[in-house]
Amino acid sequence: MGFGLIDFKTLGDERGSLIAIEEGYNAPFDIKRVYYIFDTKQGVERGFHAHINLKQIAIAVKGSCTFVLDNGKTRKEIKLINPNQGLFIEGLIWREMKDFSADCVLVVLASEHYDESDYIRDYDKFIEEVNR
Ligand code: T46
Repeated sequence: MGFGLIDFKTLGDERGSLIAIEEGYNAPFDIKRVYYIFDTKQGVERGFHAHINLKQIAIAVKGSCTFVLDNGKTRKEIKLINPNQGLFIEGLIWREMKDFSADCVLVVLASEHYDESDYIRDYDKFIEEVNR
């Protein structure tokens, strides 16, 4: 359970850069879903939930944004600013996202299909689950 940054190798030549993410190689789970968040309006904050089972990797492939990550005891902020870094999150971690740059495109790789029943959207319930 937890979170951490994964450094992806940038492959490139005189034409530009390319990063490949492959399950079992530089992604520690089978990727069942990909979604992306873009055009986030100025000042908007997103997230405000935890997941029960989901594993994810979030990558700011363009622009930047900040994740606030809370394990029920401590909170940490991680700014994503580089397309060669992915934020891996698994287990009971409350997440909030803020400070999206106007050009931010946040790509998220997920270990499961979309399932609203995997979300904990109430902070008090999240704390209860952490202490269970
Ligand atoms: C997360 C953070 C980083 C779907 O229908 N399918 C999907 O795969 C997703 C991700 C969302 N939705 C629907 C559910 C809502 O009606 O799209 C709407 C916006 O989703 P939500 O308010 O959950 O978005 P965020 O930005 O608060 O959270 C998202 C992910 O949902 C979440 O898993 O960890 O990004």
